Amino acid sequence: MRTCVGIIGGGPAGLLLARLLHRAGVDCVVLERRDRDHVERRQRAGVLEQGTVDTLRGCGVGARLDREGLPHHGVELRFDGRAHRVDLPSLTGGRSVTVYAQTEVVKDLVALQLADGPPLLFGAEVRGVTGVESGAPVIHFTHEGRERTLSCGVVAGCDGFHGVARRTVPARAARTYVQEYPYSWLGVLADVPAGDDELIYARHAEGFALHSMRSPAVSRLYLQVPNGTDPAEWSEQRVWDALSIRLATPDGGWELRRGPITARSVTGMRAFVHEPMRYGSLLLAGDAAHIVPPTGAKGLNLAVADAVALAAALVHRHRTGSTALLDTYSDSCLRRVWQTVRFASWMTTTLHRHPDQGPFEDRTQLAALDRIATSKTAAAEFAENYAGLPI
Ligand code: RFL
Ligand code: PHB
Repeated sequence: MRTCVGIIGGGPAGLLLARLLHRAGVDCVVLERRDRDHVERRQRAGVLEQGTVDTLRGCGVGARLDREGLPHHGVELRFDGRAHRVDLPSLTGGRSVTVYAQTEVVKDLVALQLADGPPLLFGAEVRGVTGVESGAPVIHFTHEGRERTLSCGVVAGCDGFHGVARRTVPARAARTYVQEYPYSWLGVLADVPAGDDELIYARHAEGFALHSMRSPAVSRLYLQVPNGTDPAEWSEQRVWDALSIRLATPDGGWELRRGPITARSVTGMRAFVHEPMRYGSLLLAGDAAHIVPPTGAKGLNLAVADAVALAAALVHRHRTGSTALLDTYSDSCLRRVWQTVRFASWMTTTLHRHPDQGPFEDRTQLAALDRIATSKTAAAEFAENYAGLPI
């Protein structure tokens, strides 16, 4: 097999890149190691920035998102017996976010790709990439029990944090930055209507809590738990009781709706950045190049921003022969990545309780949140980052 752009990974970054290239007439092939059902069910992100929504609409996958996505014009911060709503459009010149699950974004992109897009092979596990320094790279993969190769002009490594693409870059050519956090998230899905609620981020002495949703009928809730927690330690009753305490409002006027929990999992929190995002004819995008802690709801949105920048650079080269945008791809993406890492880390450390936390850290966390509640400038800084920097 031979193609212009060999894409490893059929997550949001790989699928969106394929869509954008196909629309511009650039050949590509997507290799995804899991099966379709697995890719479409994997529970992950839920919040799309304005720029992500605009991108999806612009490439023909906006119809169901516009019908079923829930536009949110604000988020609520709860801390120290207070509740403060941050109004996004008034602080950002009209920008807001949309609740539409990553599972649904992936389903929409897969359906379009299988209907009229370039090849998307499920069950195609990439073992390695050779020749990235030569300009004629080859992807080695197994599919239906056979060893196969895909010769490419360039390789897009969109294979997530545990993928193989990043490992092709020799250690001497890379720098990595890692920050591990000493706590995790217990995430649950519950058959509970979220009503008209907006997302609620709570800082509490017992730990962070987040109230989110997947659809009008399904809530998604998270609790800060110690690293190494077994989800089985948390009975339904214990989950709901902890959420009620951490999310309580000062006047007691807001009531947490309870219902059957249908899924639960524990996720660790880390930030990770691999520099540069290009090595020869290998270009990394999305979680393959960087991970942010989930508190800012940024990972999927960063993957989308990378895919847009990479598609623009590859289309530019296809049309003009110039590698100018490919040459600046890594630096321009990394500027946005570091802004986002900064914001996601700030939200994480401001809202979670560190195991060694003392009264000094309590006070500085509360002062940071108080600042957002009382200063329009501080609220605008939060809102601009939360609704997303322009792509
Ligand atoms: P993905 O989605 O991991 O896709 C990579 C794909 O590559 C495939 N693959 C391979 N294919 C072939 N050969 C190989 N050797 C391969 N190795 C791997 C994998 O099977 C997979 O299909 O990466 P991508 O496309 O970069 O997308 C990134 C996002 O998935 C991720 O950043 C977000 O889910 C992060 N995230 C959130 N992001 C947001 O923007 N908003 C949120 O609200 C949000 N909440 C979250 C999150 C992530 C979470 N977890 C579970 C880490 C909440 C959670 C709990
Ligand atoms: C989610 O709905 O999964 C979600 C929402 C907001 C976040 C993280 C995750 O900050």
